[in-house]
Amino acid sequence: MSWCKVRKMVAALAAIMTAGLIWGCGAFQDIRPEAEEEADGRIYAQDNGELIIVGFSQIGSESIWRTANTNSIQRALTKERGYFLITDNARQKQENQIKAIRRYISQRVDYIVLSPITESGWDTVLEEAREAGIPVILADRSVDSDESLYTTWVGTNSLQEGERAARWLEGNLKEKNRLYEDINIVILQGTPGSSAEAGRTAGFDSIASRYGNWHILDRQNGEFTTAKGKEVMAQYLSCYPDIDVVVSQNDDMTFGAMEAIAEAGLTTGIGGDITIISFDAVKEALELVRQGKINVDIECNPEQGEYIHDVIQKLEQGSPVEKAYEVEEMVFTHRNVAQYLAGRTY
Ligand code: GZL
Repeated sequence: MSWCKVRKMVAALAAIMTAGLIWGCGAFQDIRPEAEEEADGRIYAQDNGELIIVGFSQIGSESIWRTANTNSIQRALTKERGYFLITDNARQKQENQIKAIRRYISQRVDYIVLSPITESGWDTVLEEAREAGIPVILADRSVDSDESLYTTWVGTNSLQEGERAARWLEGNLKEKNRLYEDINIVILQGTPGSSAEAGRTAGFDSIASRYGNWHILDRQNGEFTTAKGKEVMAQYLSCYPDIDVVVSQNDDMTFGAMEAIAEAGLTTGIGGDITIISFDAVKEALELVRQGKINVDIECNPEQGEYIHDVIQKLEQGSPVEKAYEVEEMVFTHRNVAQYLAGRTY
């Protein structure tokens, strides 16, 4: 086993012990409707109005993006618009999401919104929701279950995001007349088995595989968090003396990676030692793009609440809905970012 792997295992053990302490204290609070659960198990709004009860199973609060996604859905499904929204924070555990969905089924909510942490493992609980006659709307990430088990999916095209990252690198190397030079790349991956990680990885690899001179030295799970991103990047820096490009599958990991790179006495971005390709395009990262410290940020738009509201309204009216709704996304570099920063909502 390589020295790098041994180091990684020891570090991972320490991270798991630390993570257990940190995540145990939890994140945002569940939002309980101002309603009671009646004897028949249904939740009724105190004013007994015809409110739409929505049970939302959110992955956690691992990133700025995730918090923006939660906020978007909570801003859209308000009581003023006729909703009671119950938000459950799964703290990165699929088992917690499955428990929440079963709780929503027993409470006989009107709709379930699920952001699935990984693609697999949902068939049984989605079948239970279908048997209970409760429509399931997937938000953000997708599942590998049969599409008859959910009503629709609102999210982003992670495969295209990965392709866009590789296309940018292709163009950037061409501009520098380095397209056919040896390029050493390390990748910080998001949650293994999530559609976000799978899509970004497949999209980037589909183009990178055409270049024998693009050497992907390593790809490890950075858990979509700053702490883990920093830890993995520090390992990369200790293992690989000549890294040219970091592909970091979300901005939170990028922030950690940049800390590790700075602590190693290296620089990032335009004219820097290491090129940074990031994903999400949260405001804090776009400021670093404007400063030239992140070379490119591939947007993944968390503003999905209004799409979900529109879908529920259509379903309430008995109107047909699409099987999938993709939200608009951009690619930000120092050439275009300034005009978008001021109006950024997340
Ligand atoms: C992407 C989303 C990812 C973001 C991360 O669709 O699932 O999860 O890229 C977030 O920031 O943690």
